[in-house]
Amino acid sequence: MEPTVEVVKSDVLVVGGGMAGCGAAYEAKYWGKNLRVVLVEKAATERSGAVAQGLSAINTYLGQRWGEKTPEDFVRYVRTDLMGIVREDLVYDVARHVDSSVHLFEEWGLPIWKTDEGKYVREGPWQIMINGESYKPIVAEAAKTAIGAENLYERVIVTHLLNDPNDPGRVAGAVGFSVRENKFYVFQAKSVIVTCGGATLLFRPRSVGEGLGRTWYAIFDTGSTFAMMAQVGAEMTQMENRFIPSRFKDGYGPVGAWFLLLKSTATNAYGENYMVTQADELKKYEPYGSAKPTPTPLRNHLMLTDILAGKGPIYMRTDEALARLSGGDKKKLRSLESEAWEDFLDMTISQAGLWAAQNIAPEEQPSEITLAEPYIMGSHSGCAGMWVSGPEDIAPPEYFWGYNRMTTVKGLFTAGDGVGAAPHKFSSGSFTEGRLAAKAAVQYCADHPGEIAVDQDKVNALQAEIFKPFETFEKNQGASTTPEINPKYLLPKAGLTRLQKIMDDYAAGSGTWYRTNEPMLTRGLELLGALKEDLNNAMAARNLHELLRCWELVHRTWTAESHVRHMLHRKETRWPGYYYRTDFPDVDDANWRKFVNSKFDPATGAWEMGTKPYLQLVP
Ligand code: SFD
Ligand code: AMP
Repeated sequence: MEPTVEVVKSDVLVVGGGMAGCGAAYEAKYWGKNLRVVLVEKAATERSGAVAQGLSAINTYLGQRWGEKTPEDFVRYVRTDLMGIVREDLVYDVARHVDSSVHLFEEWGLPIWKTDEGKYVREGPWQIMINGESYKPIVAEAAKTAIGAENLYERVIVTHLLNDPNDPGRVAGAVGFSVRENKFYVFQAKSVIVTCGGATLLFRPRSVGEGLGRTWYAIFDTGSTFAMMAQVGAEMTQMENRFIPSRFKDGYGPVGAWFLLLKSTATNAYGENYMVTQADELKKYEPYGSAKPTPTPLRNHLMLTDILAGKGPIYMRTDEALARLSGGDKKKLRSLESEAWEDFLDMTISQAGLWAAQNIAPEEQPSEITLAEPYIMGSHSGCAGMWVSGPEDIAPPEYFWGYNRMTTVKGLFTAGDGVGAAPHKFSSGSFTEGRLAAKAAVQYCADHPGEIAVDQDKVNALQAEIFKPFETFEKNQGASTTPEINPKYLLPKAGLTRLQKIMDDYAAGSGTWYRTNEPMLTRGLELLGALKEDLNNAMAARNLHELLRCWELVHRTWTAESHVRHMLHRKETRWPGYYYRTDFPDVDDANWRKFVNSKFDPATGAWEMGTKPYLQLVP
């Protein structure tokens, strides 16, 4: 049956209601009181995205009102952590505004830990502690209240962006479908902010079988941000970068609270602290090796060196940390122990479940940690994403083209995981960057008041393409006795497994301990090409849920392709511990301290690769 079609006209369209999307919706309505701001989210905004389960810390807070840190300090920290290459204008811009977002969260009801003097309790130099189980509902409510419930479209996945037929270099809206009803949506807008998060499960995860789907980052973040914007010709940057988090094994519980707040150490199975015993490895990577704190990739590198030397498992010494901090005081120990459980219950419930299932009492025995599969994202300790304009007051001309956080497609903005070369935003910085993008998007609407056109033939073609997997299933379902296996089609789960195997085998997944080279990447690209062809011709779906999974898979595959193309282009190992080019094993500052950028040409289907200069703005 043909889906019904709903056309939604707006001024500012926000796609993806996570941290950045909620920040964008809130701020767009603040500056554009008379504008129609529409937010589209594929799940329920109250519990969607990376913060769905809550968080126990806000990782970016400078404490400028107490004179704790300056935006310049932050730029220096972030630059070093990502081994010397970041867009300092973008990082600085987040830093100077991020505290105000945290103050809003508190005003809206988020409980933040306080010291006796009323300051926020620090987890580490940049991080503060929260009771954050309800972080996302609090933030979502603010966004929803700002734009009005009638402008929030939930359970609608956006699959493609639309160009303006009169100016193909300008965005005109987006299309998608309801995951609850047989309905196709056409969103028309003068400016579009895409904030669909990063990309998970491109690589074979460490979780298998009954644990499949357990990842560290949000499984809802499927690369839509990168794929949809690349497809309309927006330039990308640093897509070769990824984040490999060290995490509590199998439950993916974060380690920050243990290392920073509880001052724990991690050791190998023989009790050696790899940060000490493997410290010589850091000398290969000067000047980054001697930086304090040791950059995240290099911390990984030291752990990996121990694992490859056969000294695993690696353990977080929770028992020693709690004993040391409590100093023999039983009451103190009990309170620390409950903080440890709450840390996971507030943001990675599965890790608490795993502790219970494996009879682990963190005060009595250590827990295994390991390195996870790669995640492509721009908001945590990774910097993949889109190449965007910086703010007019601090961006040099090379980094500025009119509107803050606008991509190279006119009227198309992004924030959070979507912005490349600007890492360490985390939840608070992503929300802040959404606000920054929205302010500029509102200005864009004011500067371009004319009606926006949409190419109806293109829309009709997209509608047919989006729903084709239903037809493919209907037509071919008799060709085998079980629907999961069929010579004529590919269900999304089978396609996802194939993508993950390609990426794990050839693109430096955890299966090769993050190693690859040019021939491996080239072969991976060939296999990705064949996968894309099959997805085009033979993707099948039995219901709306599978149709959603089909389009998530397409977005993941495009993101994977751009990751591989970028890795091929960067002929060095910039982030040891994230991935190694075995044919170019060193950090090569002389030739590669610059950004790798790419652009897909929608007219020809060709990818253009190149570089852009890294400019130091903060001494
Ligand atoms: O411990 C579509 N993060 C942490 N940040 C912190 O500040 N403190 C922490 O403690 C953090 N840690 C942490 C974090 C994340 C996770 C998963 C864990 C632990 C377990 C990072 C932040 O959460 C992250 O930086 C931001 O949330 C990024 O914001 P944003 O907006 O870029 O992504 P999102 O919030 O995931 O939202 C994306 C939204 O888009 C929707 N979506 N909607 C429509 N159509 C499509 N095609 C769509 N595709 C996606 C999603 O549903 C989602 O709502 S710790 O590890 O350091
Ligand atoms: P994580 O729990 O690993 O996501 O980290 C939370 C925050 O703590 C992030 O800002 C990390 O960069 C930081 N962090 C985690 N581990 C360390 C460490 N060993 N040294 C310095 N910073 C860390």
